Amino acid sequence: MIIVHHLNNSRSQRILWLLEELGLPYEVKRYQRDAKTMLAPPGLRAVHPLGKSPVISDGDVTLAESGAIIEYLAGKYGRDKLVPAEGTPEKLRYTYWMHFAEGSMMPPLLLKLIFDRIESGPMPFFVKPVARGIAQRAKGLMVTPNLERLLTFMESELGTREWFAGPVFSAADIQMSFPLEAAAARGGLDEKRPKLWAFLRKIHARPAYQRALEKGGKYELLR
Ligand SMILES: N[C@@H](CCC(=O)N[C@@H](CS)C(=O)NCC(=O)O)C(=O)O
Repeated sequence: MIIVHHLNNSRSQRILWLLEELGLPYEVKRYQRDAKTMLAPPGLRAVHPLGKSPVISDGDVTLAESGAIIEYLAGKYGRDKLVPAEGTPEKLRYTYWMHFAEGSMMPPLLLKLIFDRIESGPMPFFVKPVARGIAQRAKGLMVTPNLERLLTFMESELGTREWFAGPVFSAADIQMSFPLEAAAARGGLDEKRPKLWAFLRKIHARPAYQRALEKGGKYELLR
């Protein structure tokens, strides 16, 4: 039995969604973020030394890192369904977006989250103007322009095909869902980018996505 160690409001939501798309039986073990720090509880470190989510257990295998988990599950249990054929342009794009999600898109979104919190969070009054100035400067010089470029790039990519890898929905779309949902929550993605916006609407309407939400519990991304 596949066990998904699922942290609320987190990347592990997409593993539940993948498993629903593949129609596989699985068990969800839930972990709750600390309400103040938003960090994962120490119990997750007993499953994997890094203590992050997602992690899955499948027999003797314990695997972390969402891209690796998606490739493992889609490869082992769903090859025909959610992975493009080897040697095709679709497969190359599949690999590209599978890495892009965590490698290119998540780092600036995380920086945005941190700098937003520095800007608005409580701190001694004499430090506040300095901290705020640094946060605004870092965002203005680097984070926001970078996010804008990334969003514009993705919007243009979805202008040439329906899904990230090609005309058919694939596991790369599942991997891309989290950065796009995070971008909609805090990264400047809105209906002014109609292709990306439509992508979000389409994935949210999928029955498997809805079932995964029921399994995982409340899903609200950090702002
Ligand atoms: N690149 C990793 C990132 C894992 C990660 O940072 N997970 C977050 C949840 S979205 C987490 O566990 N955060 C809680 C913490 O860092 O304590 C992946 O894609 O699995």
